Amino acid sequence: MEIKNNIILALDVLNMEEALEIVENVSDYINTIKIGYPLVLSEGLKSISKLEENFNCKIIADFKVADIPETNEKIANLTFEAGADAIIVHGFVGEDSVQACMNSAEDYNREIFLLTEMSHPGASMFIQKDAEDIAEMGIRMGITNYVGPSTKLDRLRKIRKIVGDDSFIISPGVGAQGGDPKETLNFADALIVGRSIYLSKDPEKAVKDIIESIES
Ligand code: OMP
Repeated sequence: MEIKNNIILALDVLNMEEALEIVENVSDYINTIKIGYPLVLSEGLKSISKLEENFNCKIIADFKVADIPETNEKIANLTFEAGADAIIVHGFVGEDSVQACMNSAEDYNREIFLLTEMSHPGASMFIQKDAEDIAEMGIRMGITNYVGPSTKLDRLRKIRKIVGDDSFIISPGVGAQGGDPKETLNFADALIVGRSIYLSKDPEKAVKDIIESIES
């Protein structure tokens, strides 16, 4: 996935009008948007096509899919039918559930991102201890796209080591959760940034500031 300026906008706002306005402000700098439950539960799956009609952008659907294989497949099929270019899938549910999403992605010629470890403090309670095994499972399965935390660079480094330099890692937690853009890009290929951009009074400047800090 070709991600402009290595920044993915996490568009976790609750209405389409606001969403379109924010993207309008940053569209010179950003070509990849991640939407998830906040926007889709507010405005429906049509949020995907609405964004694609208005902007020349790729959409990553962050549904953190984590169910039995049969249900995962339905979720992935509906997401790709709606026009998403990629879907984020939890790894802790195991190989068969992840495989169901991979099969769907193959049918629709789209991509999946495997979520290894999460960025919030609570992730250290359960998922952290399995994150390396999840990444290893991903490699065994032939997955090339991963999500790993910018808030714990030692953990991100470990995940990079497991998935190798040929894999593509996108990393949330930059800005509002404390992750540093430039340092994160030592181990990740692209940053996922939400509140630092969409809550800013000037989203365009917020994006330019991140780009500047990466280049400094
Ligand atoms: P901000 O913290 O506002 O920049 O948003 C981060 C975005 O990344 C949100 O959409 C989260 O749901 C998402 N995210 C995490 O913050 N941590 C994770 O471990 C995984 C994700 C994700 O899968 O995108």
